[in-house]
Amino acid sequence: MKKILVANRGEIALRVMRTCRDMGIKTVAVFSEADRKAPFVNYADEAVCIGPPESAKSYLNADKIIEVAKELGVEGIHPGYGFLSENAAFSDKVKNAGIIFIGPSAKAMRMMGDKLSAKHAAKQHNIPMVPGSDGAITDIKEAIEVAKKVGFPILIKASAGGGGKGMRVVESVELLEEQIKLASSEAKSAFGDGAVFIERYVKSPRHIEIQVMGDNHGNAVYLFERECSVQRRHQKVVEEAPSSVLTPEIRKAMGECAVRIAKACNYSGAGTVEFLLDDKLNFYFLEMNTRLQVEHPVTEMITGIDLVKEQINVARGNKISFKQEDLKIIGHSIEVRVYAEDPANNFLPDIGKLRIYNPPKGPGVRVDDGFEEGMEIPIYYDSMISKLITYGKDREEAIQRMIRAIDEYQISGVETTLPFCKFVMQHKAFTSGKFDTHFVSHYFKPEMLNLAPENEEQSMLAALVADIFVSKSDKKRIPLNSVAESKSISNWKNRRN
Ligand code: MV4
Repeated sequence: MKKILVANRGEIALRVMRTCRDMGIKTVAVFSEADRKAPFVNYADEAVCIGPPESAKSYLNADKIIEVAKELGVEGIHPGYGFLSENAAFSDKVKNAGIIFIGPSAKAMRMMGDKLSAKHAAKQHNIPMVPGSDGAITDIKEAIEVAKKVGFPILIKASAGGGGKGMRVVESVELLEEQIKLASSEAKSAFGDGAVFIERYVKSPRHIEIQVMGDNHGNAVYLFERECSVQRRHQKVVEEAPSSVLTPEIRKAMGECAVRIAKACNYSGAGTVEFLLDDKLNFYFLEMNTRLQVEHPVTEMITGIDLVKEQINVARGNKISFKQEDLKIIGHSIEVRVYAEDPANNFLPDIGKLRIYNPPKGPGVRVDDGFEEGMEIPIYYDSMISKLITYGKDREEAIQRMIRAIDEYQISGVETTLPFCKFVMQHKAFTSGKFDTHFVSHYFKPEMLNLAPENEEQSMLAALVADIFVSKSDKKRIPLNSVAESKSISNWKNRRN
Protein backbone atom coordinates (compact mmCIF):
# COMPACT_ATOMS: atom_id res chain seq x y z
CA MET A 1 0.00 0.00 0.00
CA LYS A 2 1.54 3.25 -1.14
CA LYS A 3 -1.54 5.44 -0.96
CA ILE A 4 -4.32 5.40 1.63
CA LEU A 5 -7.62 7.27 1.56
CA VAL A 6 -9.01 8.22 4.94
CA ALA A 7 -12.80 8.03 4.84
CA ASN A 8 -13.31 10.28 7.84
CA ARG A 9 -12.82 13.80 9.14
CA GLY A 10 -11.49 15.79 12.08
CA GLU A 11 -8.97 14.58 14.61
CA ILE A 12 -9.09 10.92 13.62
CA ALA A 13 -8.45 11.66 9.94
CA LEU A 14 -5.42 13.69 10.93
CA ARG A 15 -4.24 11.07 13.41
CA VAL A 16 -4.42 8.30 10.78
CA MET A 17 -2.63 10.42 8.17
CA ARG A 18 0.21 11.16 10.59
CA THR A 19 0.95 7.46 10.91
CA CYS A 20 0.69 7.04 7.13
CA ARG A 21 3.35 9.73 6.79
CA ASP A 22 5.49 7.97 9.41
CA MET A 23 5.30 4.93 7.16
CA GLY A 24 6.03 6.78 3.92
CA ILE A 25 2.49 6.22 2.64
CA LYS A 26 0.71 8.95 0.62
CA THR A 27 -2.66 10.14 1.91
CA VAL A 28 -5.94 11.19 0.35
CA ALA A 29 -8.53 13.21 2.26
CA VAL A 30 -12.17 13.26 1.26
CA PHE A 31 -14.08 16.15 2.76
CA SER A 32 -17.44 17.85 2.85
CA GLU A 33 -18.07 21.49 2.01
CA ALA A 34 -18.13 22.25 5.74
CA ASP A 35 -14.56 20.99 6.20
CA ARG A 36 -12.78 22.81 3.40
CA LYS A 37 -10.47 24.61 5.83
CA ALA A 38 -9.96 21.73 8.25
CA PRO A 39 -6.37 20.76 9.11
CA PHE A 40 -6.81 17.17 7.90
CA VAL A 41 -7.63 18.45 4.41
CA ASN A 42 -4.53 20.59 4.35
CA TYR A 43 -2.37 17.78 5.76
CA ALA A 44 -3.30 15.21 3.11
CA ASP A 45 -1.21 14.84 -0.04
CA GLU A 46 -4.40 15.01 -2.09
CA ALA A 47 -7.88 16.12 -1.07
CA VAL A 48 -11.23 15.83 -2.81
CA CYS A 49 -14.51 17.48 -1.87
CA ILE A 50 -17.19 14.80 -1.94
CA GLY A 51 -20.32 16.78 -1.25
CA PRO A 52 -22.43 18.99 0.98
CA PRO A 53 -21.98 19.17 4.76
CA GLU A 54 -24.65 16.61 5.69
CA SER A 55 -22.98 13.29 6.54
CA ALA A 56 -25.43 11.35 4.41
CA LYS A 57 -24.30 13.35 1.39
CA SER A 58 -20.58 13.20 2.12
CA TYR A 59 -18.89 11.03 4.76
CA LEU A 60 -21.55 8.33 4.42
CA ASN A 61 -21.55 8.36 0.62
CA ALA A 62 -19.80 5.02 0.09
CA ASP A 63 -20.04 5.02 -3.71
CA LYS A 64 -18.62 8.51 -4.07
CA ILE A 65 -15.72 7.74 -1.73
CA ILE A 66 -14.86 4.55 -3.63
CA GLU A 67 -15.11 6.41 -6.94
CA VAL A 68 -12.54 8.96 -5.69
CA ALA A 69 -10.31 6.16 -4.42
CA LYS A 70 -10.33 4.42 -7.80
CA GLU A 71 -9.67 7.64 -9.67
CA LEU A 72 -6.66 8.49 -7.53
CA GLY A 73 -5.14 5.02 -7.53
CA VAL A 74 -5.72 4.46 -3.82
CA GLU A 75 -4.71 1.03 -2.50
CA GLY A 76 -6.24 1.11 0.97
CA ILE A 77 -9.13 2.85 2.75
CA HIS A 78 -9.01 3.61 6.46
CA PRO A 79 -12.51 4.28 7.82
CA GLY A 80 -11.57 5.78 11.23
CA TYR A 81 -14.44 5.50 13.75
CA GLY A 82 -18.12 6.32 13.28
CA PHE A 83 -19.43 7.00 9.74
CA LEU A 84 -18.73 3.91 7.57
CA SER A 85 -16.29 2.22 9.95
CA GLU A 86 -18.60 -0.61 11.01
CA ASN A 87 -20.58 -0.84 7.80
CA ALA A 88 -20.10 -4.34 6.39
CA ALA A 89 -21.64 -3.37 3.04
CA PHE A 90 -19.05 -0.62 2.66
CA SER A 91 -16.22 -3.01 3.45
CA ASP A 92 -17.60 -5.41 0.81
CA LYS A 93 -17.80 -2.62 -1.77
CA VAL A 94 -14.25 -1.51 -1.06
CA LYS A 95 -13.00 -5.06 -1.52
CA ASN A 96 -14.99 -5.50 -4.74
CA ALA A 97 -13.34 -2.34 -6.07
CA GLY A 98 -9.98 -4.04 -5.62
CA ILE A 99 -9.04 -1.84 -2.65
CA ILE A 100 -7.97 -3.00 0.81
CA PHE A 101 -10.37 -2.13 3.63
CA ILE A 102 -8.22 -1.38 6.68
CA GLY A 103 -10.31 -3.26 9.19
CA PRO A 104 -11.85 -6.66 9.82
CA SER A 105 -13.71 -8.77 7.27
CA ALA A 106 -17.33 -7.96 6.49
CA LYS A 107 -18.18 -11.34 8.00
CA ALA A 108 -16.60 -10.46 11.35
CA MET A 109 -18.34 -7.07 11.27
CA ARG A 110 -21.72 -8.69 10.66
CA MET A 111 -21.23 -11.31 13.33
CA MET A 112 -20.23 -8.77 15.99
CA GLY A 113 -22.57 -6.00 14.81
CA ASP A 114 -25.53 -8.03 15.95
CA LYS A 115 -25.50 -8.49 19.74
CA LEU A 116 -27.31 -11.81 19.69
CA SER A 117 -25.02 -13.39 17.14
CA ALA A 118 -22.02 -12.01 19.05
CA LYS A 119 -23.31 -13.58 22.25
CA HIS A 120 -24.02 -16.80 20.41
CA ALA A 121 -20.41 -16.91 19.19
CA ALA A 122 -19.06 -16.05 22.63
CA LYS A 123 -21.10 -18.82 24.19
CA GLN A 124 -19.35 -21.45 22.08
CA HIS A 125 -16.05 -20.30 23.56
CA ASN A 126 -16.83 -20.35 27.23
CA ILE A 127 -16.98 -16.60 27.73
CA PRO A 128 -18.73 -15.38 30.89
CA MET A 129 -21.96 -13.55 30.15
CA VAL A 130 -24.66 -11.92 32.24
CA PRO A 131 -27.41 -14.51 32.87
CA GLY A 132 -30.35 -13.94 30.55
CA SER A 133 -32.41 -15.21 27.66
CA ASP A 134 -30.91 -17.60 25.19
CA GLY A 135 -31.43 -15.61 22.03
CA ALA A 136 -34.27 -13.31 21.00
CA ILE A 137 -37.53 -13.18 22.95
CA THR A 138 -40.28 -14.68 20.86
CA ASP A 139 -42.78 -15.65 23.48
CA ILE A 140 -43.94 -13.70 26.51
CA LYS A 141 -44.41 -16.77 28.75
CA GLU A 142 -40.85 -17.80 28.07
CA ALA A 143 -39.68 -14.22 28.78
CA ILE A 144 -41.43 -14.26 32.16
CA GLU A 145 -39.78 -17.55 33.03
CA VAL A 146 -36.33 -16.27 32.10
CA ALA A 147 -36.84 -13.01 33.99
CA LYS A 148 -37.96 -14.84 37.13
CA LYS A 149 -35.02 -17.18 36.89
CA VAL A 150 -32.37 -14.47 36.53
CA GLY A 151 -34.16 -12.19 38.98
CA PHE A 152 -35.46 -8.62 38.76
CA PRO A 153 -34.50 -5.96 37.87
CA ILE A 154 -33.78 -7.14 34.37
CA LEU A 155 -32.60 -5.23 31.32
CA ILE A 156 -34.15 -5.51 27.86
CA LYS A 157 -31.66 -4.92 25.08
CA ALA A 158 -32.05 -4.63 21.31
CA SER A 159 -29.93 -7.05 19.32
CA ALA A 160 -29.25 -4.41 16.68
CA GLY A 161 -28.69 -1.68 19.29
CA GLY A 162 -25.42 -0.73 20.83
CA GLY A 163 -23.87 1.92 23.00
CA GLY A 164 -26.92 1.82 25.23
CA LYS A 165 -29.46 2.50 22.52
CA GLY A 166 -32.79 0.74 23.03
CA MET A 167 -32.15 -0.51 26.58
CA ARG A 168 -34.90 -0.69 29.21
CA VAL A 169 -34.70 -1.63 32.88
CA VAL A 170 -37.72 -3.56 34.16
CA GLU A 171 -38.28 -3.76 37.91
CA SER A 172 -41.12 -6.26 38.15
CA VAL A 173 -42.96 -8.96 36.26
CA GLU A 174 -46.15 -6.89 35.84
CA LEU A 175 -44.33 -4.44 33.59
CA LEU A 176 -42.46 -7.01 31.55
CA GLU A 177 -44.84 -7.70 28.68
CA GLU A 178 -45.54 -4.04 28.00
CA GLN A 179 -41.85 -3.10 28.13
CA ILE A 180 -40.82 -5.92 25.80
CA LYS A 181 -43.40 -4.79 23.26
CA LEU A 182 -42.29 -1.18 23.53
CA ALA A 183 -38.60 -2.08 23.31
CA SER A 184 -39.19 -4.30 20.32
CA SER A 185 -41.21 -1.76 18.36
CA GLU A 186 -38.66 0.93 19.20
CA ALA A 187 -35.85 -1.30 17.98
CA LYS A 188 -37.80 -2.10 14.85
CA SER A 189 -38.21 1.56 13.93
CA ALA A 190 -34.71 2.63 15.03
CA PHE A 191 -32.67 -0.24 13.60
CA GLY A 192 -35.06 -2.08 11.29
CA ASP A 193 -34.77 -5.14 13.51
CA GLY A 194 -37.14 -5.74 16.43
CA ALA A 195 -35.17 -8.58 18.05
CA VAL A 196 -34.72 -8.01 21.80
CA PHE A 197 -33.26 -10.10 24.61
CA ILE A 198 -33.16 -10.11 28.40
CA GLU A 199 -30.25 -9.91 30.82
CA ARG A 200 -30.06 -9.58 34.57
CA TYR A 201 -29.45 -5.92 35.34
CA VAL A 202 -26.00 -5.41 36.84
CA LYS A 203 -26.55 -2.46 39.16
CA SER A 204 -23.22 -0.70 39.64
CA PRO A 205 -20.95 -1.97 36.93
CA ARG A 206 -17.69 -0.68 35.65
CA HIS A 207 -17.22 -0.54 31.90
CA ILE A 208 -13.93 -2.13 31.01
CA GLU A 209 -12.91 -2.88 27.47
CA ILE A 210 -10.01 -4.88 26.09
CA GLN A 211 -8.06 -3.78 23.04
CA VAL A 212 -7.36 -6.66 20.70
CA MET A 213 -5.45 -7.03 17.48
CA GLY A 214 -5.73 -9.89 15.00
CA ASP A 215 -4.02 -10.75 11.73
CA ASN A 216 -4.84 -12.86 8.69
CA HIS A 217 -2.61 -15.71 9.89
CA GLY A 218 -4.81 -16.76 12.80
CA ASN A 219 -2.96 -14.74 15.45
CA ALA A 220 -4.66 -12.54 18.02
CA VAL A 221 -3.30 -10.65 21.02
CA TYR A 222 -4.72 -8.34 23.68
CA LEU A 223 -3.28 -4.94 24.54
CA PHE A 224 -4.79 -4.75 28.02
CA GLU A 225 -7.79 -2.76 29.16
CA ARG A 226 -9.27 0.69 29.13
CA GLU A 227 -11.51 1.80 31.98
CA CYS A 228 -14.40 3.81 30.52
CA SER A 229 -16.83 4.02 33.42
CA VAL A 230 -16.96 7.81 33.56
CA GLN A 231 -19.61 8.48 30.96
CA ARG A 232 -22.70 10.58 30.58
CA ARG A 233 -25.74 9.22 28.76
CA HIS A 234 -23.61 6.56 27.11
CA GLN A 235 -21.12 9.14 25.94
CA LYS A 236 -17.68 8.47 27.36
CA VAL A 237 -16.04 11.43 29.04
CA VAL A 238 -12.89 10.06 30.65
CA GLU A 239 -10.98 6.91 29.72
CA GLU A 240 -7.86 5.51 31.26
CA ALA A 241 -5.43 2.64 31.06
CA PRO A 242 -4.79 0.57 33.00
CA SER A 243 -7.89 0.25 35.21
CA SER A 244 -7.15 0.85 38.87
CA VAL A 245 -9.20 -2.17 39.97
CA LEU A 246 -7.99 -5.07 37.86
CA THR A 247 -5.57 -7.54 39.39
CA PRO A 248 -2.98 -9.12 37.09
CA GLU A 249 -5.02 -12.36 37.24
CA ILE A 250 -8.33 -10.75 36.20
CA ARG A 251 -6.54 -8.73 33.52
CA LYS A 252 -5.09 -11.91 32.07
CA ALA A 253 -8.42 -13.75 32.26
CA MET A 254 -10.28 -10.88 30.53
CA GLY A 255 -7.54 -10.53 27.94
CA GLU A 256 -7.64 -14.21 27.13
CA CYS A 257 -11.45 -14.13 26.82
CA ALA A 258 -11.16 -11.18 24.44
CA VAL A 259 -8.63 -13.07 22.34
CA ARG A 260 -10.94 -16.10 22.18
CA ILE A 261 -13.76 -13.86 20.93
CA ALA A 262 -11.46 -12.31 18.33
CA LYS A 263 -10.39 -15.75 17.16
CA ALA A 264 -14.03 -16.90 17.06
CA CYS A 265 -14.65 -14.48 14.19
CA ASN A 266 -11.18 -14.70 12.58
CA TYR A 267 -10.70 -11.13 13.59
CA SER A 268 -8.17 -9.08 11.69
CA GLY A 269 -7.07 -5.57 12.65
CA ALA A 270 -7.83 -3.52 15.76
CA GLY A 271 -10.95 -4.34 17.76
CA THR A 272 -12.38 -3.80 21.21
CA VAL A 273 -14.17 -6.30 23.41
CA GLU A 274 -16.46 -4.65 25.98
CA PHE A 275 -17.08 -6.12 29.39
CA LEU A 276 -19.06 -5.20 32.47
CA LEU A 277 -17.28 -5.68 35.78
CA ASP A 278 -19.48 -6.02 38.86
CA ASP A 279 -18.61 -5.00 42.43
CA LYS A 280 -17.21 -8.47 43.13
CA LEU A 281 -14.91 -8.20 40.10
CA ASN A 282 -16.86 -10.74 38.06
CA PHE A 283 -16.68 -9.80 34.40
CA TYR A 284 -19.24 -10.37 31.66
CA PHE A 285 -18.91 -10.04 27.90
CA LEU A 286 -21.13 -7.31 26.44
CA GLU A 287 -20.25 -6.69 22.81
CA MET A 288 -17.38 -6.24 20.40
CA ASN A 289 -16.62 -3.05 18.48
CA THR A 290 -15.03 -3.76 15.14
CA ARG A 291 -13.22 -0.46 14.71
CA LEU A 292 -10.41 1.67 16.06
CA GLN A 293 -11.96 3.43 19.05
CA VAL A 294 -11.90 7.10 19.98
CA GLU A 295 -10.02 6.28 23.19
CA HIS A 296 -7.28 4.17 21.55
CA PRO A 297 -4.51 6.67 22.47
CA VAL A 298 -4.43 5.63 26.15
CA THR A 299 -3.57 2.09 25.02
CA GLU A 300 -0.86 3.45 22.73
CA MET A 301 0.63 5.42 25.61
CA ILE A 302 0.91 2.48 28.02
CA THR A 303 2.06 -0.12 25.45
CA GLY A 304 4.17 2.00 23.10
CA ILE A 305 2.33 0.47 20.14
CA ASP A 306 1.02 2.68 17.32
CA LEU A 307 -2.33 0.99 16.72
CA VAL A 308 -2.88 2.59 13.33
CA LYS A 309 0.55 1.43 12.16
CA GLU A 310 -0.33 -2.06 13.27
CA GLN A 311 -3.73 -1.89 11.51
CA ILE A 312 -1.96 -1.00 8.27
CA ASN A 313 0.69 -3.66 8.81
CA VAL A 314 -1.95 -6.34 9.28
CA ALA A 315 -4.07 -5.05 6.36
CA ARG A 316 -1.01 -5.49 4.15
CA GLY A 317 -1.13 -9.17 5.00
CA ASN A 318 1.73 -9.20 7.51
CA LYS A 319 1.69 -10.91 10.86
CA ILE A 320 1.20 -8.84 14.01
CA SER A 321 4.61 -7.27 14.60
CA PHE A 322 4.85 -8.32 18.27
CA LYS A 323 3.95 -11.24 20.50
CA GLN A 324 1.73 -11.30 23.57
CA GLU A 325 4.80 -11.87 25.76
CA ASP A 326 6.42 -8.71 24.37
CA LEU A 327 3.64 -6.53 25.73
CA LYS A 328 3.94 -4.82 29.06
CA ILE A 329 2.03 -2.01 30.72
CA ILE A 330 4.34 0.90 31.40
CA GLY A 331 2.94 3.87 33.30
CA HIS A 332 -0.58 5.23 33.24
CA SER A 333 -2.58 7.24 30.71
CA ILE A 334 -5.82 9.23 30.91
CA GLU A 335 -7.89 10.75 28.12
CA VAL A 336 -10.61 13.35 28.44
CA ARG A 337 -12.87 14.28 25.57
CA VAL A 338 -13.18 17.99 25.01
CA TYR A 339 -16.62 18.74 23.58
CA ALA A 340 -18.11 22.05 22.50
CA GLU A 341 -20.84 21.62 25.09
CA ASP A 342 -21.80 23.67 28.11
CA PRO A 343 -21.49 21.54 31.25
CA ALA A 344 -23.14 24.29 33.28
CA ASN A 345 -26.19 24.08 31.05
CA ASN A 346 -27.01 20.39 30.83
CA PHE A 347 -24.20 19.83 28.29
CA LEU A 348 -26.04 21.76 25.63
CA PRO A 349 -24.00 21.65 22.41
CA ASP A 350 -22.43 25.03 21.77
CA ILE A 351 -21.62 26.27 18.31
CA GLY A 352 -19.41 29.10 17.22
CA LYS A 353 -15.92 30.13 16.34
CA LEU A 354 -12.79 29.13 18.22
CA ARG A 355 -11.68 32.67 18.91
CA ILE A 356 -8.75 31.53 20.99
CA TYR A 357 -7.39 28.04 20.68
CA ASN A 358 -4.13 27.14 22.40
CA PRO A 359 -3.72 23.48 23.30
CA PRO A 360 -1.48 22.50 26.23
CA LYS A 361 2.01 21.13 25.71
CA GLY A 362 4.89 19.77 27.72
CA PRO A 363 5.88 16.52 29.43
CA GLY A 364 3.34 13.72 29.22
CA VAL A 365 0.76 15.65 27.18
CA ARG A 366 -0.75 14.57 23.85
CA VAL A 367 -3.56 16.43 22.13
CA ASP A 368 -5.36 14.77 19.23
CA ASP A 369 -7.35 17.58 17.67
CA GLY A 370 -8.68 18.62 14.30
CA PHE A 371 -9.25 22.33 14.69
CA GLU A 372 -7.24 25.52 14.59
CA GLU A 373 -7.81 28.95 16.02
CA GLY A 374 -10.35 30.93 14.04
CA MET A 375 -12.29 27.88 12.83
CA GLU A 376 -15.99 27.37 13.27
CA ILE A 377 -17.19 24.16 14.89
CA PRO A 378 -19.49 22.74 12.20
CA ILE A 379 -23.00 21.95 13.39
CA TYR A 380 -23.31 18.90 11.18
CA TYR A 381 -21.12 16.51 13.12
CA ASP A 382 -20.20 15.36 16.58
CA SER A 383 -19.18 18.32 18.73
CA MET A 384 -15.86 16.87 19.92
CA ILE A 385 -13.11 19.50 19.66
CA SER A 386 -10.23 17.31 20.77
CA LYS A 387 -8.98 14.51 22.95
CA LEU A 388 -6.60 15.53 25.69
CA ILE A 389 -4.37 12.67 26.74
CA THR A 390 -1.81 12.61 29.53
CA TYR A 391 0.78 10.07 30.51
CA GLY A 392 2.62 9.56 33.78
CA LYS A 393 4.68 6.98 35.57
CA ASP A 394 1.61 6.23 37.69
CA ARG A 395 -2.05 7.24 37.96
CA GLU A 396 -1.36 10.13 40.28
CA GLU A 397 1.14 11.69 37.90
CA ALA A 398 -1.23 11.24 34.96
CA ILE A 399 -4.02 12.96 36.94
CA GLN A 400 -1.75 15.84 38.02
CA ARG A 401 -0.63 16.36 34.46
CA MET A 402 -4.24 16.30 33.30
CA ILE A 403 -5.15 19.06 35.74
CA ARG A 404 -2.14 21.10 34.63
CA ALA A 405 -2.97 20.51 30.96
CA ILE A 406 -6.62 21.50 31.47
CA ASP A 407 -5.48 24.73 33.13
CA GLU A 408 -3.11 25.45 30.23
CA TYR A 409 -5.73 24.73 27.57
CA GLN A 410 -7.04 28.02 26.25
CA ILE A 411 -10.32 27.89 24.38
CA SER A 412 -12.68 30.76 23.96
CA GLY A 413 -15.59 31.39 21.67
CA VAL A 414 -17.41 28.22 22.67
CA GLU A 415 -18.17 26.61 25.99
CA THR A 416 -16.36 23.33 26.50
CA THR A 417 -16.46 20.33 28.80
CA LEU A 418 -12.96 21.14 30.13
CA PRO A 419 -14.25 22.50 33.48
CA PHE A 420 -16.26 19.34 33.90
CA CYS A 421 -13.19 17.20 33.15
CA LYS A 422 -11.27 19.09 35.82
CA PHE A 423 -14.11 18.44 38.24
CA VAL A 424 -13.76 14.71 37.56
CA MET A 425 -9.97 14.78 38.02
CA GLN A 426 -10.37 16.44 41.42
CA HIS A 427 -13.24 14.34 42.70
CA LYS A 428 -12.41 11.94 45.51
CA ALA A 429 -14.38 9.09 43.96
CA PHE A 430 -12.23 9.41 40.86
CA THR A 431 -8.87 9.93 42.52
CA SER A 432 -9.50 7.03 44.90
CA GLY A 433 -10.52 4.81 41.97
CA LYS A 434 -13.83 3.91 43.64
CA PHE A 435 -16.36 4.74 40.95
CA ASP A 436 -18.69 3.04 38.49
CA THR A 437 -20.84 3.94 35.48
CA HIS A 438 -23.06 6.10 37.73
CA PHE A 439 -20.23 8.51 38.59
CA VAL A 440 -21.66 11.49 36.70
CA SER A 441 -25.29 11.07 37.76
CA HIS A 442 -24.25 10.44 41.38
CA TYR A 443 -21.72 13.20 41.88
CA PHE A 444 -22.08 15.93 39.31
CA LYS A 445 -24.14 19.07 39.69
CA PRO A 446 -23.50 22.10 37.46
CA GLU A 447 -23.02 24.36 40.54
CA MET A 448 -19.85 22.44 41.30
CA LEU A 449 -17.98 23.89 38.37
CA ASN A 450 -16.69 27.08 40.05
CA LEU A 451 -17.40 29.12 36.99
CA ALA A 452 -17.17 32.83 37.56
CA PRO A 453 -20.02 34.25 35.53
CA GLU A 454 -18.73 36.21 32.59
CA ASN A 455 -20.40 39.60 32.30
CA GLU A 456 -21.38 41.04 29.00
CA GLU A 457 -18.71 43.69 28.97
CA GLN A 458 -16.02 41.09 29.50
CA SER A 459 -17.36 38.85 26.74
CA MET A 460 -17.38 41.73 24.30
CA LEU A 461 -13.87 42.69 25.27
CA ALA A 462 -12.80 39.08 24.86
CA ALA A 463 -14.24 39.01 21.36
CA LEU A 464 -12.49 42.23 20.51
CA VAL A 465 -9.16 41.13 21.90
CA ALA A 466 -9.37 37.81 20.13
CA ASP A 467 -10.06 39.44 16.79
CA ILE A 468 -7.53 42.18 17.08
CA PHE A 469 -4.62 40.54 18.80
CA VAL A 470 -4.90 36.88 18.09
CA SER A 471 -6.04 36.72 14.51
CA LYS A 472 -4.28 34.07 12.44
CA SER A 473 -2.95 36.60 9.97
CA ASP A 474 -1.25 38.51 12.73
CA LYS A 475 1.66 36.24 13.58
CA LYS A 476 3.26 38.79 15.87
CA ARG A 477 1.03 38.15 18.79
CA ILE A 478 0.62 40.73 21.43
CA PRO A 479 0.73 38.82 24.69
CA LEU A 480 -2.66 38.81 26.27
CA ASN A 481 -1.35 39.78 29.66
CA SER A 482 -0.22 43.10 28.30
CA VAL A 483 -3.89 44.00 28.09
CA ALA A 484 -5.22 45.39 31.33
CA GLU A 485 -6.95 42.72 33.39
CA SER A 486 -6.58 40.34 30.50
CA LYS A 487 -6.70 37.30 32.76
CA SER A 488 -10.38 37.75 33.34
CA ILE A 489 -11.08 38.21 29.68
CA SER A 490 -11.61 34.78 28.37
CA ASN A 491 -13.26 31.88 29.98
CA TRP A 492 -10.28 29.59 30.52
CA LYS A 493 -9.32 31.72 33.46
CA ASN A 494 -12.65 30.93 35.04
CA ARG A 495 -11.60 27.38 35.63
CA ARG A 496 -8.89 28.26 38.08
CA ASN A 497 -9.84 27.55 41.63
C1 MV4 B 1 -25.74 -3.53 30.98
C2 MV4 B 1 -25.80 -2.82 32.20
C3 MV4 B 1 -26.22 -3.50 33.32
N1 MV4 B 1 -26.57 -4.80 33.22
N2 MV4 B 1 -26.08 -4.83 30.96
C4 MV4 B 1 -24.76 0.19 28.17
C5 MV4 B 1 -24.05 0.24 26.89
C6 MV4 B 1 -24.07 -1.14 26.35
N3 MV4 B 1 -22.85 -1.43 25.69
C7 MV4 B 1 -24.32 -2.01 27.53
N4 MV4 B 1 -24.70 -1.14 28.62
C8 MV4 B 1 -25.03 -1.64 29.82
N5 MV4 B 1 -25.36 -2.97 29.85
C9 MV4 B 1 -26.49 -5.44 32.06
N6 MV4 B 1 -26.87 -6.72 32.00
C10 MV4 B 1 -25.44 -1.48 32.20
C11 MV4 B 1 -25.07 -0.89 31.01
C12 MV4 B 1 -24.74 0.50 31.12
C13 MV4 B 1 -23.47 0.97 30.83
C14 MV4 B 1 -22.47 0.14 30.38
C15 MV4 B 1 -21.22 0.61 30.10
C16 MV4 B 1 -20.95 1.97 30.26
C17 MV4 B 1 -21.92 2.80 30.68
C18 MV4 B 1 -23.19 2.33 30.98
C19 MV4 B 1 -24.16 3.21 31.44
C20 MV4 B 1 -25.41 2.73 31.73
C21 MV4 B 1 -25.70 1.39 31.56
